[in-house]
Amino acid sequence: MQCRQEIDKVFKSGFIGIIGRPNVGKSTLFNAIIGEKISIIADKPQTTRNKITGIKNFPDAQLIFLDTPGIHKAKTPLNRAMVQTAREALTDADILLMLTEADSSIHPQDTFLIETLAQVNIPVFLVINKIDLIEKNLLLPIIDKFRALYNYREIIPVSALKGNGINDLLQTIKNYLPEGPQYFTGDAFTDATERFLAAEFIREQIMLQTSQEIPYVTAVEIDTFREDEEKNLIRISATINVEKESQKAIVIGKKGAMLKKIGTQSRLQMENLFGSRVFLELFVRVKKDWTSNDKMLRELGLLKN
Ligand SMILES: Nc1nc2c(ncn2[C@@H]2O[C@H](COP(=O)(O)OP(=O)(O)O)[C@@H](O)[C@H]2O)c(=O)[nH]1
Ligand SMILES: [Mg+2]
Repeated sequence: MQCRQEIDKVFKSGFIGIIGRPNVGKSTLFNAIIGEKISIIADKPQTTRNKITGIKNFPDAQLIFLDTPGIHKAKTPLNRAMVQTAREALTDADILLMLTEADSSIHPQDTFLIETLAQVNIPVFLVINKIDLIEKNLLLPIIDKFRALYNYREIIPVSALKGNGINDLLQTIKNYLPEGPQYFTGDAFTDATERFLAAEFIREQIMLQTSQEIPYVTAVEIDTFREDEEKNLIRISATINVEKESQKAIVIGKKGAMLKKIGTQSRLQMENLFGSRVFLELFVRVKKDWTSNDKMLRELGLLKN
């Protein structure tokens, strides 16, 4: 009887890195697991730039997920910094989820990632996402192809968008986690600050509302973030950095229409997550060639050393 109670007391915890090439649905899966929208999503590569932590609590376990930028062959300094961030997850994690999407042929960037995984000695699961887009009978051949390339400990098909397979995935992760402490107490679901999340929501709207190069040359800085608890209001002012005057004109739009749209939509996201009213003020500034300048990347928190 006593022995049984001892077993019940075992608490498991650990860090789970979500890696994969751009656009396979890493952030969508991350948000589906955490149950809150904290990682921004767009139908464009390189949406996620920083490593974002999401905490999933169970009575007997704490799963800490790390959403990362996509791992790919990077050419520009900004992209190299993002890939470096993603690679850190390879060493920080207890389990890695390599996310891919259900597709009949293996993408070259998946092959590249698998080569990177050769040096990893923690359990790697293959998570095949977007199964809502394919016929069921196409799944097995996909699984076989991946199995031939790497010794995945588990292969789990999911649809992050529809929520299929997520519970299976969580249960399997729990089985593999080591005994460990509750790293985060209370009901926090992320260690990201509200400031950071506010900047991310603004960047998400830029990704969604603008096209061509604009999403890749914008960085958002929060200048002030003031909470007025009495009024249940947060006052935020933020600056959107771009590289050229012509890009600034696009972000502002005709009579400020684009900037207004970006502001309204991102404010709604903030109000939803923060549970308070938000007063948002946006500015646009030209910071020449910031994506290729290490000093500016550091200033914007996108490069660490
Ligand atoms: N059909 C479908 N689309 C998905 C699914 N998961 C993600 N997506 C879409 O794929 C795109 C990229 O998603 P995102 O999470 O930003 O990918 P990331 O770059 O890997 O983080 C978005 O348009 C998502 O809506 C899924 O399970 N099914
Ligand atoms: Mg992402």
